[in-house]
Amino acid sequence: MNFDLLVYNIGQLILPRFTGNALKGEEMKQLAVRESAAFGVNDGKVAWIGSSTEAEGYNAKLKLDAEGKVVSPGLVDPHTHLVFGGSREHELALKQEGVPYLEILARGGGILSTVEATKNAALQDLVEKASFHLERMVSHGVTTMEAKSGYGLERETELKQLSVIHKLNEKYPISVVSTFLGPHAIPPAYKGKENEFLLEMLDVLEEIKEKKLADFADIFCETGVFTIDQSRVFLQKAKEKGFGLKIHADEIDPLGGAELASSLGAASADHLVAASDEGIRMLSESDTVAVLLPGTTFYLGKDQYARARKMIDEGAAVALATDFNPGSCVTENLQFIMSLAALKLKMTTEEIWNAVTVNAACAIGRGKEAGTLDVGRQADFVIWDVPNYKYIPYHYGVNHAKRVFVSGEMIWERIPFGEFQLSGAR
Ligand code: IZC
Ligand code: ZN
Repeated sequence: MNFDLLVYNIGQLILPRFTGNALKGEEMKQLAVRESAAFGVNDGKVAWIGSSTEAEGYNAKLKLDAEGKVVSPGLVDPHTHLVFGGSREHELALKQEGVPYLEILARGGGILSTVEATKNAALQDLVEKASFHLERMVSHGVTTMEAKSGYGLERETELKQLSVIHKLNEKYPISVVSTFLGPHAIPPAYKGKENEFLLEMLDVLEEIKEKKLADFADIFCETGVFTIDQSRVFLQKAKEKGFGLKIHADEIDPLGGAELASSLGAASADHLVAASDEGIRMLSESDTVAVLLPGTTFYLGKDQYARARKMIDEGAAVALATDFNPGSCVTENLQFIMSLAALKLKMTTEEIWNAVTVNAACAIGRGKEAGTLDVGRQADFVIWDVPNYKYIPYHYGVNHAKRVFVSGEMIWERIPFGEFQLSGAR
């Protein structure tokens, strides 16, 4: 056989299974790990998977020695607020004083301060700023991600954010799945007129549909933000317009977001820290993916994390994401989230790998394209500088990625110590 690229001497090749839907409950415990493996790539797609010994007899334009390390599909980050102006480091002191997240928002800070900064930023500046964060995500092994609007709360800025996401897809070979989160906070001028605001956001959604600027619609259903009834009406209308549904559900208070997501057939219900027993039961009986964001719980300094064990044990599909945003989770590092999932959510290493690959892809409607390596699939993969797949959640807070590939092309590589060149430096 002849390949464009042949990757051989892979210590462990991680092969999450895609069955047409996200893996649920017990299925999440299964993770195929092939030892001494190799695979070939042609035209950007996986053409063959086998043993490293077999690979010795095959030819390729480029042969890459994985040096006995771990190779996995590119990670998928299914919940990020990637595009925003400004930053909120000044809120750290408020957090230390014990001012709650929703209180900062109620004082006109939080999301609303990022809205101001995003309104004032030029499109090109937002592209550059988002690129900085996106490249950092890629350097940590992510090859498919989701990104939300929601720092405009009015037509022009929401469309500007979605245009940034569109431009990122043109600029980079990775996929950025786009979500409209117009109802992310109540603009001060609409206090008491939330329904009017939601109608305006639905008009914007109509325009987004015509311009094909988003695949999903999302809403922040939370005390002091949007009620469960308002969320139901908004999501129902978005569904009628043909959008996939997501919901910021039960992050702080158990409002019934998990129940709503499952009953509407949402692609995902996200956060779920306070999800009720009934909400978890309904999720496990539906195809809605529970996207858990333990980095946010950690950053908000909470003791109670989402009940991942109960969710998986009852048969729900769980995925993990960073929730990267300038307020409640300021990290691009999905590997750190994997460690939190092990330590705080008590997920097994196999469940964690499925949660950042196949299930994360399903949560953003990309199960057929991303999250697994299989013959015929796009060759998006990561070579990890670790001795085995259990090592990543264990050794926390650092970057274990060595090389990141999309469609069989290397898009990022860690520079070996001492090999950098500063052109023009004296
Ligand atoms: O900017 O605070 N939770 N939305 C809902 C966020 C966090 C993002 C932010
Ligand atoms: Zn979020």
